[in-house]
Amino acid sequence: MQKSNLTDADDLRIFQIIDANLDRAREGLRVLEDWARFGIGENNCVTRIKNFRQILGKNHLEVYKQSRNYIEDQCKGLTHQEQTKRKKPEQIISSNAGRVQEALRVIEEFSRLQNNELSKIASEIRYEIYTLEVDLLSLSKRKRSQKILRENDLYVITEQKENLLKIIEEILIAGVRIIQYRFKTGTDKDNLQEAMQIKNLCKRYNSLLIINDRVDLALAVEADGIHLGQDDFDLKTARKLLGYSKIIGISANNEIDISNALKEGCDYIGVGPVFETTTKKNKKPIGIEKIKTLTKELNIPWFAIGGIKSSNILYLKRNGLKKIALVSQLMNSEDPKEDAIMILKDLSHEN
Ligand code: TZP
Ligand code: MG
Repeated sequence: MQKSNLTDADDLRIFQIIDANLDRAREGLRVLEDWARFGIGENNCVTRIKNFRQILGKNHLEVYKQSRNYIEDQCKGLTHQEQTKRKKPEQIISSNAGRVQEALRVIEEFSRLQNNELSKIASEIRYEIYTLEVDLLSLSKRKRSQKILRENDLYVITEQKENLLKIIEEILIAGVRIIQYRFKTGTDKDNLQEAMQIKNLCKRYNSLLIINDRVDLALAVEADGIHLGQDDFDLKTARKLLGYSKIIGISANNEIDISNALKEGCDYIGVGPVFETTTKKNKKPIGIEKIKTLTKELNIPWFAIGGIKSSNILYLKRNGLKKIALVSQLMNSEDPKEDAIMILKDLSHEN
């Protein structure tokens, strides 16, 4: 420690401030660490946070601890109204990251004169906490989307329709929680506007909106994810552009494409076409047996796709194809709500 220019009394007051803020920073870090560990199971974040706690622990010198009660703290037990309002884990993460950042800033300022090394450490960790906060919030959002993918067996893909918004709302009312916006024509301006309206609907019904092909559109409407085929942007590039908050789904129908998608960290796979389909006329069906082989060891959600209708869902289910994606069956339905309810019932565990 450098020699101090301050009087003894000043030193102890400053030591007391540093002591309180080292405790405050480590407590906040513990909250973040437990969310990383138990809330989202992100070991990499856990390790980063543990490391910060240990560095601060090592720098929590005895002289700081001994100054703990130098001046009686008149503000003990004071809480702010905002603290009681925090409900969602994301709010807890943000406020605790803020708490750590503030505590580190106080340490940085007050230790500069007599413990420059601690001041520098506090400044370095503070910058890293900004990144950590973004990472934790992004990963939390993605985990929520992954949970919806795991827990829902019906994935509905749109087609360009006059009354698309009405169809989507009916399907959402029926209980569908995963919608993919897919279009092949139209202006960017119109598609953006439509995507924005679909996003609002999905938000209202607590459902995922995944955008087909277009990373830019997914970003523009703050969609929950993107779906990419083998001729679209590769997963690594998409991830670089989208960050870690969005899910990325891949279409794959052979061992190599599936293995690459897994290596690159995709969140789900669409496998097919199972049967002939007019929606993708140039794609040859691969059939149930091939799909069974391809997906035998898959440990992420996967959806069978292509030519699936109400009439063949139970047959697919009996063969272990329990999660499905559909376009025409619901897009061309006379009563999309009723149809979606029936399909969800067929897919449910009761059958
Ligand atoms: N990818 C493989 S098959 C397919 C896509 C997008 C189309 C599925 O459409 P449908 O109408 O459900 O057969
Ligand atoms: Mg595509």
